[in-house]
Amino acid sequence: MASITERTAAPLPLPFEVEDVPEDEIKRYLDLGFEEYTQLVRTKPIPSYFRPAYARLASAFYHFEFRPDDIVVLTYPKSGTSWTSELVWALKNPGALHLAEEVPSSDRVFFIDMDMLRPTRAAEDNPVYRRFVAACPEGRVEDGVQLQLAAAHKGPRIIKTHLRFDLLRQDLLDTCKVVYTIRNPKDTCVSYFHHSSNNKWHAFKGEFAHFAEAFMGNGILYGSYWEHVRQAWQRKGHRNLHVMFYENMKADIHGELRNLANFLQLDRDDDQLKTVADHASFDSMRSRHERVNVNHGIRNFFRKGQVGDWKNAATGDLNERMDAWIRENSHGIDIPFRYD
Ligand code: PPS
Repeated sequence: MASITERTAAPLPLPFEVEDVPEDEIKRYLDLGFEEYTQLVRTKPIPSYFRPAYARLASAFYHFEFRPDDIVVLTYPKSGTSWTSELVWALKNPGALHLAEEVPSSDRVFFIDMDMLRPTRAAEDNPVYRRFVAACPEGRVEDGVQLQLAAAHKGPRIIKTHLRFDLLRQDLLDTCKVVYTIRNPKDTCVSYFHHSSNNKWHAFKGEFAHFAEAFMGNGILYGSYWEHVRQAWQRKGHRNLHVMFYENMKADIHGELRNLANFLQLDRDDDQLKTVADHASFDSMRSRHERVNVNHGIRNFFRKGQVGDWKNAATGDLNERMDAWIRENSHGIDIPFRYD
């Protein structure tokens, strides 16, 4: 198997292009309050917006080799990625849940997008970098630390990503199991707004209304919510794809876990499912996060964890505009969204 380093040294071709976002558009984002969007790239013809490092890594992401024993958690941002991946990890490791008290989820699940979102600093005091040097002595940081750590791992791996299906290997679903979680677009937007406003990099400083405009205009990182969920929904029914809904997980975690365990072909009894559900409950994950992920850059990452919080943010005209946007975009997509 060729290593990621070899591949990125001579990037394999892509069926899409990556271009710089023009300056006038960047200026519009800056004016809206996206203080960190000083430089962006986007894919073409189906736009998805990314940080500049994506241009260098697009080929490594697209050609990343998945393996039959991988489980991939694939989501649009803020749709319940962390919850889903913790459930998958706990279902796979019911006898080792105590490990989560010592090892942060970022070291149990490979979040490959990090190489583009927040590339690892090559510094001796950085534990991820030290792990990288030990596991990939020939590796180059600029080729993606998470990508190479994942490639070097013997498996089985749990990999999470927000990259859309068209930006990953086209044989992904024929190779391994994929869990795709959908959250209703209004709560996703509100959660994304808080995420962007509450991080130490000050990605966004502005009102929710401005954020929502950019979200509905598809101009935020990862681009269109609709394109993302549509690509997953189109693949529904594939034997290796399991679609979950955040709202259903909130309503009946036991039933959702039973379905997930069946999909993953894991034989778990009711007591085990209950233990997994408790392990990954909002309160458990939030308090563990505060104990274990002390250097996390997002304040209040486990914020509310509710269905319907959009009602506190999207009011009046803005809510009507969001409803119209949902009507326009969900036309022809029969996704059974729940908003409360
Ligand atoms: S990210 O940054 O894209 O990976 O974020 P993601 O994990 O997809 O979504 C974060 C939101 O999910 C909520 N969350 C949970 N809700 C219920 N139960 C559990 N266990 C749980 N874990 C995370 C988290 O609070 C974010 O939603 P909001 O609405 O902002 O609270």
